[in-house]
Amino acid sequence: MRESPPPPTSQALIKLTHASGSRAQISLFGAHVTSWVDATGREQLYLSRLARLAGAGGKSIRGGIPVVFPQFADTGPLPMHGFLRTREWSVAHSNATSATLERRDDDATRRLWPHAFLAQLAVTVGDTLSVTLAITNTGTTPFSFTAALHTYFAVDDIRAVRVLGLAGLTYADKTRNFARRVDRDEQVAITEFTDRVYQNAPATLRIAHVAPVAPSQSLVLETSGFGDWVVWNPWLDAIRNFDDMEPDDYLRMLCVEAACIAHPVTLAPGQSWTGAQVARPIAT
Ligand code: TA6
Repeated sequence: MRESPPPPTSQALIKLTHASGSRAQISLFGAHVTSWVDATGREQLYLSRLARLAGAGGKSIRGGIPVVFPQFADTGPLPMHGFLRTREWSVAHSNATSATLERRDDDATRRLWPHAFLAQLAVTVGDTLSVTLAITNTGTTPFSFTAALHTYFAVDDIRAVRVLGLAGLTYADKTRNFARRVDRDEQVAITEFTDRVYQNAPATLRIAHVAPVAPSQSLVLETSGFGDWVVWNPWLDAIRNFDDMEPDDYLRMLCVEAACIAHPVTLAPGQSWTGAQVARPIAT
């Protein structure tokens, strides 16, 4: 049953700032990181100019880091990417450089997914951006879930971007009816509508910019607790399906998503799981 989430009640944003100049913003709606500016002043996350901030109409915010739980994409009966990204969270604690937001089950979520849980998202900004999703089973019966940090990275020009670390891996190609293919390339280039799930993948990837864009900057992604990666770019074909993206936005974004899809996580009552991602800008 697909139920529309309650209307957002807050436009509240949490602003984190580090002495290095690195800073981040998090919306209480969806515990959604909407911006991360690194110490060099570069905005590292794509946020659509058409994004419905604070979830107008119950939609998730287009860009930043949507929190996906308890279902990745439409792999089950729940709303697309689950329901946490379209609900209000609260602040458990925060200081200048970090914040922890939390969200528990309620009548509406239990009608969709009959389990009790505590979700916590911890965000810390410094030389890196660290994001950790923690899920605890606060109920009396086990539950299983899939999850992801659905990160939209900002790129200067998608045609000059390469993803390193996926060579030789098998992926499910959603654009070709989930056909299983192998990436032989040391560096994955995005040249068409791309929607791939790399299963049992390495914990670390690198997003590099190559010529003709100044190859001055790469982003290293170090993760734990996930196991899969999703690489998505709608390209000029599929972007028309998204009324909250501008037609040429595909040139400026790339989703590289730390995910646990292939092996859903099962938690017994009282058990917890954490999935963490640290994004680190490096000079190349
Ligand atoms: O993670 C890739 C994906 O599942 C794509 O298939 C596309 O649907 C994208 O997520 C965006 O989904 P959304 O529900 O946020 O529009």
